[in-house]
Amino acid sequence: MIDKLLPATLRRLFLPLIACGLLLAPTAEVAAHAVVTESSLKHKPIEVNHETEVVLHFNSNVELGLSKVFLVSKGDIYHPLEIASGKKPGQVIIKVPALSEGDYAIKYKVFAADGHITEDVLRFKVSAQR
Ligand SMILES: [Cu+2]
Repeated sequence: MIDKLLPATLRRLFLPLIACGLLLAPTAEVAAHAVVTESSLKHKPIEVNHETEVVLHFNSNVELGLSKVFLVSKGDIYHPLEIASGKKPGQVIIKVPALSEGDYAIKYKVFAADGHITEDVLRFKVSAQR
């Protein structure tokens, strides 16, 4: 009896949770639920001395007010970056100031729609040679 009544409801309620758990299990890291699926850094390298907008696409909506993005430069210097939401869901626009040549990273801590926080680092190089 219970088998007939519950499955549909159970599936609807718990599958997302189970999916969350399964996805989390393999990586021992904290909840990885706003994952970057695309980054403009891949096809559009940052030019020397040019303000840029880096666009990240996440697989989930991101709560901008609870998220933080930093530019990390040599010597582990953190500089907070301004973020805005893009036109598409899960799209985050990061305003990157003009940079001189060198190695940098964008460190983000985003709060996903499902309440999980994801922290990750995207490294990139600014180089005059293209
Ligand atoms: Cu999740």
